[in-house]
Amino acid sequence: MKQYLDLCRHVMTQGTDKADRTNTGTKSVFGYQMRFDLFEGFPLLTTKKVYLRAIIHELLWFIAGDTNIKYLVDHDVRIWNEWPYEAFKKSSDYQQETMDEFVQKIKNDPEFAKKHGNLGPVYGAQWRNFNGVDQLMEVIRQIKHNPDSRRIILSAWNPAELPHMALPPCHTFMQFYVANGELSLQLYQRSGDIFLGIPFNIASYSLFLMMVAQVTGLKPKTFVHTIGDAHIYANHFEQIELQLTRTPRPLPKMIINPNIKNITDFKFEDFELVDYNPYPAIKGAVAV
Ligand code: UFP
Repeated sequence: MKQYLDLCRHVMTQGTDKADRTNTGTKSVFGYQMRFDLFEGFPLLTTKKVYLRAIIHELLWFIAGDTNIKYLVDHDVRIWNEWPYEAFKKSSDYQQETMDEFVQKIKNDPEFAKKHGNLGPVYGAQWRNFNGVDQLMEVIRQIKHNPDSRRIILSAWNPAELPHMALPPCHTFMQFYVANGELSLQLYQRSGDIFLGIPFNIASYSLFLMMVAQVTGLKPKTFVHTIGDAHIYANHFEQIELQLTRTPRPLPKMIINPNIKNITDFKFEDFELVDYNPYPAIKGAVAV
């Protein structure tokens, strides 16, 4: 993953010191693009261990059009818990429950989950019902029946609904492209945390490209990742420098159950990552 290390080096050396919403401070550049050719392997970082389990569950959850953390909590995926917990703390039902107690209630009490587990119309809602449009199914239909179209777009950025979302989408806009029986995908990500977020985002969208390619009978080709504000938080500089001392290893391979022909039929067990030999994980605090 030379592309990722090039991005890190570029932002560390060329980035502007910039204040941000979280008051952490960043080095930042505006407008950066990486390309990942999937026939070279699955682009999961090898210069630190990245856990794919949460990524797969989150993607299945988006595809299902789900916006309640219950599915994720049931599968021990924690990445979206912070926002509903903060909202719960402000509600009249709050009785000093800790985050762990809150998560247990979401798991065990369906009524509680319905009431306190929803994130508003985030990704899944927009993918499957953007003001009445099922964008995911529409994109698949176009790839199959109108592959030369230059309008194969899926947008998570719905300005009218932003105020109702737990947080505005970071990965905002995608476009598919078909040529020579191969499918490519470009993502426009408005904001990217290079140490913590970007490695997940690369893997997630590359996997999504592979899934859409399989159900449309095409070969997955290139994931093009375009980032708006590409930033490294000041409390990640050390971790990034450590990664820059590591030499990338061969990429792993992702094997997907070839029998799945509908995008909504994928299950967690349909994915297998092989030959992944990363350097050890590196810890870093999330800016919230
Ligand atoms: N962020 C990512 N990728 C994601 C995600 C969040 O990099 O998938 F959900 C980071 C980007 C930024 C912060 O550092 O989270 C969101 O803050 P803001 O809305 O101010 O851009």
